[in-house]
Amino acid sequence: MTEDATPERLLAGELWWKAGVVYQVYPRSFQDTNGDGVGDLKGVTARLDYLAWLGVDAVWLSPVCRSPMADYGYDVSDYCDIDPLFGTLADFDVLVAEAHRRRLRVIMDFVPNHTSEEHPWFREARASRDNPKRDWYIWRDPAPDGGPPNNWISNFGGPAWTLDPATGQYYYHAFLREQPDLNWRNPEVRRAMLDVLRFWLDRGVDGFRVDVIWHLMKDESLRDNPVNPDYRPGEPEINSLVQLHSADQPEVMQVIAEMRAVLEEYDARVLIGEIYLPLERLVAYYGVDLSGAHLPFNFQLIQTPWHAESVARLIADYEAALPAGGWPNWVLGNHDQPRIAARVGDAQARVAAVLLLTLRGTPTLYYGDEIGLSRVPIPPERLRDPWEHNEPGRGRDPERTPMQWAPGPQAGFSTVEPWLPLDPQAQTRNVEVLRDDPASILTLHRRLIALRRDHPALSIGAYRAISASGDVLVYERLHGDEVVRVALNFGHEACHVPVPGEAAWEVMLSSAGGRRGEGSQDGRFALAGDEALMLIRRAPAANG
Ligand code: TEU
Ligand code: CA
Repeated sequence: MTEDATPERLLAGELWWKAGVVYQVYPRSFQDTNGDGVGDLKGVTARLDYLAWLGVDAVWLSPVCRSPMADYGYDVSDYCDIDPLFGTLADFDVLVAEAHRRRLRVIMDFVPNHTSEEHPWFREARASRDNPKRDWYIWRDPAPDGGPPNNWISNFGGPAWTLDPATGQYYYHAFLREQPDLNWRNPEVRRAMLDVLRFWLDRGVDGFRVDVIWHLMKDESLRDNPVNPDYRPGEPEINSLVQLHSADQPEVMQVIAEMRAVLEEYDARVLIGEIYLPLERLVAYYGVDLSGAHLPFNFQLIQTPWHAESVARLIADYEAALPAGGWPNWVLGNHDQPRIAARVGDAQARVAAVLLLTLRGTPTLYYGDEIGLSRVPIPPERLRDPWEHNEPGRGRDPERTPMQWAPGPQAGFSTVEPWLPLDPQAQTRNVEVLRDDPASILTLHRRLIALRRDHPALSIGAYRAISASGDVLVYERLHGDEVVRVALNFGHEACHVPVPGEAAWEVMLSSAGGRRGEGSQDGRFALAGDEALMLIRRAPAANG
């Protein structure tokens, strides 16, 4: 990163995804415009002004392609069409054009590991053993006892193999039986899927978030996975085996490099990979000489205990593990994980927002977190996620509920009862009520995003660890003369943050609102329980 790079210049250029903030929309739950209780593309378009107001730079849409919705769009039956529930290709084109008019980029979800069982490719594949598409999926004869070919388990619990009685073989599915895995060792599959990328790139999308990218290649001889000695009952069943042979195979790097090469045929597009792996494996997905994903999603904050010292260690480990030139990124939540407020509580959710938006690297913000949505209770009869049916308690519905826009019926999301219930606090926890409240969590997010845009130290600056002791984590972001010191109180007790004496520091932002411009007293700043502070060092007057 050159010294004269400004966030504005970066955002307009090839590397916009370094300085930018990504916002994830779960389209079913953003805005319904046709009164069926399910969000749609016209709804996303209708809310682009809100996203521009919030200040984010890119919108990642969870899947909107044609799908029978067994896994709510992560089971695609046509990669080159929009599901009628969400609208049409024409609606999509309008969304992209309207987003671009507002300088918002659009990132699509690409689901290459598996199709829907209703995809024409799979219908053909299962028609007969000698169908030309048979090898597009992963078929094996039964084991000698008639059971599945190996011991692999579905990520949603239960066996990962389903017998097709008509042809007498099993097919492999890392997720639902309705989601057969594609055979990425087949060159025709690769060609067809890379053409899908071109289809959307030609329509103007600015990049892809690639679903379960570390799963694409499996062990060629499909060896059994070893038993996980650390498995504790109560964890998802998938954890009972170590996923040694079913994912994260060396050959996947070549596939990712091929995807990346397709993006390189176009200007300024981004490749984001969804990867749940430990740090040392995760960073391999930047690829040899950075030929892999631009941003292998970093979910470590979701998996690390919420304590100052563990987060400090995580940041240090991640920074140290990054390959030279690899750009970091951070995620607090998504449509698969309990929301941040549900994990750490309402007060700490504000501290988390400051952390996410002041760390070095591209932040991804999950829709609804900016209004403080937490775990929304779902009555048993309204549970929708298929994972919940297989493994009760694992369901992801509580983090997929409708966005709340305004007081009144359905919180402005729809005119009818939505597909998932609203938060009981929807009348007060909504955009209209929070947007003008200077102390709201929404105002906090908007200010943090604006500060990132205004201060190169925050968007592209270096990171320097200062301290982590007790409940307080302190670090700095630096660029040129600019130094921003961030102090996060992970606990409920008030304390003080010292600042080096030789310069004048003042408060840039407090997560509690107010305090802007406040100076230090006796070389330190008071820090309340559950408060996060951003302090800026006033540069000595420039000479000339
Ligand atoms: O998720 C992949 C995935 O592995 C997670 O569901 C994972 O099991 C869990 O969150 C780890 O803690 C992706 C999509 O994001 C998810 O919505 C889909 O259901 C899944 O792939 C299948 O496409
Ligand atoms: Ca709708």
